[in-house]
Amino acid sequence: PFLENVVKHTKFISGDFDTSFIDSTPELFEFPIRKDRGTKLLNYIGNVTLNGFPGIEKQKKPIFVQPTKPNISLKTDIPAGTKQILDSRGADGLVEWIKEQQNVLITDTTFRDAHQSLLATRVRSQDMYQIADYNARLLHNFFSFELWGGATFDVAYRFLKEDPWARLEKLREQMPNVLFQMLLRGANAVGYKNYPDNLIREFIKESANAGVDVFRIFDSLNWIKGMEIAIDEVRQTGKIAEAAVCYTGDILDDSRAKYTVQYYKDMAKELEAQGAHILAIKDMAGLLKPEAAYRLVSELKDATNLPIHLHTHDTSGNGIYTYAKAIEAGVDIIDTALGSMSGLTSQPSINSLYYAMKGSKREIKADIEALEQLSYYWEDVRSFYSDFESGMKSPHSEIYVHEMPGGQYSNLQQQAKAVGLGDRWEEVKKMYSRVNMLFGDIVKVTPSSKVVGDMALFMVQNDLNEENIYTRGLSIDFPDSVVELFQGYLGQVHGGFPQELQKVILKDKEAITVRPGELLEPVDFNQIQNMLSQKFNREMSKQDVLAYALYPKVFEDYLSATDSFGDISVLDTPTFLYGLKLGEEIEVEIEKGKTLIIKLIEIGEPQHDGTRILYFELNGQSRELVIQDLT
Ligand code: 3PY
Ligand code: ZN
Repeated sequence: PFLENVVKHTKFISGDFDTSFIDSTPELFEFPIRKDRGTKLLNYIGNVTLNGFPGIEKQKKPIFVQPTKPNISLKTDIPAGTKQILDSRGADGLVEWIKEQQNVLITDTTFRDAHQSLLATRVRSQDMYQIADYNARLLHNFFSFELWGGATFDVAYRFLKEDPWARLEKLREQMPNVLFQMLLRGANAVGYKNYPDNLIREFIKESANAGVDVFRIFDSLNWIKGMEIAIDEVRQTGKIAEAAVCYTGDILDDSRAKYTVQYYKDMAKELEAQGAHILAIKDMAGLLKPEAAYRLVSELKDATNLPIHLHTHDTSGNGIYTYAKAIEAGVDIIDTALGSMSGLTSQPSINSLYYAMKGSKREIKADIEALEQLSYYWEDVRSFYSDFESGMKSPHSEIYVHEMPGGQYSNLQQQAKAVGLGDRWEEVKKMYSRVNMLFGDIVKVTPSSKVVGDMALFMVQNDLNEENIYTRGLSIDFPDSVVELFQGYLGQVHGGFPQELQKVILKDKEAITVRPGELLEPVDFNQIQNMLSQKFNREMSKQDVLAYALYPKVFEDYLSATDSFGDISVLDTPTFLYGLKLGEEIEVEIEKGKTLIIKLIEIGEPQHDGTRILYFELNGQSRELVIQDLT
């Protein structure tokens, strides 16, 4: 279609063009929409039916119940909420409003961190769309919904083959009343490495446009330079810059003297000076013990003028106790998840905390019956994704030893399985804390936590320990992520890198000490747009271009998948993950008012070329598809 557009263009025909013709003629990239969506969906369903879904043990499709929805009318108006306060009073006005509140405010993480931490980030947009209209009505007095960023961006394209921007925009339509919050990894954006400054700035602009109001910005090494560009850009968009101190170690343990209350206070003051609107305490592993929470919140309140937003994970089982102490110390906002998506490596339960706080001065403003009903919905949805559960069944107090972020636990476990270390998981966890000490006791949160995880897997796999790293290290090729950390490509660590180890890891490679963004070439967005449009014969949006700039290969694979399968985000999750059973019929709404009825009739015998014919009915008409059997 691209070449067709060129040769049919009047300027081309009249000879009125020069070398800028392609760049300056956007209509060359306007292609007719192809309409064989039904066949593409059958192709996907056929493939997943025959070959299964990556990460799910191949099995007969389980029987799932239709998730129960709250029993309320959606015809009622959506009550106004915090989004309207931001829109009418601006960022500073919203901060004032937060400070006026007596009740503790709530962020619901169900759509982001909860499933990132419990289900390897696999929850699909479809399951969110089905409940979002209810959220808007039932959770209207929450402070925010955390629903974007962190690992969700990458996983949406990589594993779910869906567009995370579309998720954000559709949810924004459904929930126009409560602030939308995202997790932004500072100069690492939603990736695992530092990106050029212009990419960080454009990504933030586009995210703000598409619906994000509160940007929780952190740096994986607590290196403030890694957060500067992001804080500045968020302020320029008029949205909320929530800057985070990542909590590690134990401020109550004198033997862990590296990360003291003073360390966090100094950092918080610097973030305030940088222009943060809100200070987040990001306790990504759930290490903040109750008394420590009381002390840290009290001291940070004294040290700065900022509202404080506390984030923890309930891995140890002490989460509610930690929140109760933080609330007593005056924390303004806390992160919780709906009951059935809470606990363990996820956030503490809002349902439980509601009861814990009831009758106290700062009790939670919420409708408990609504919380319970929403929790039932997620209980049913969660069962779709059971293969992605970590297997953790009860609180793990060992978190205080290995310090692994909640969002990493189930993901690293998948990674361990993928490299054949599934049965050595206990060893991997122990090695994780040894690697931390080997690295000089660093902050561990994406992406620095991934580097520690990569090194732990590498050491277990190669039977390495702290000693032979030094004795044999010069002949060892360490994982790229480890080399890059020690080169300073993720920024600088508090107290500096252990020098001898740095030499062993880097060998003759140089380390940098400046902000990596200062050295990186700006991204050429036009070039990417033209290249992608030509390669994939379709128009590319700003959002597509940003996705490519962040994740070139993942995004290209996603585009190829949509070439073969179309938009598969419209499928219900059981079908998406398990395909269809013989004789099963589903209805798929591919756009408003347009529904396909799909039934699997028969699966043919294997043919000599390894394919099988699958017989479907599509809106009552027979359709046959040849699908490669890869099992
Ligand atoms: C992420 O960066 O994805 C995290 O959840 C860190 O805690
Ligand atoms: Zn978290």
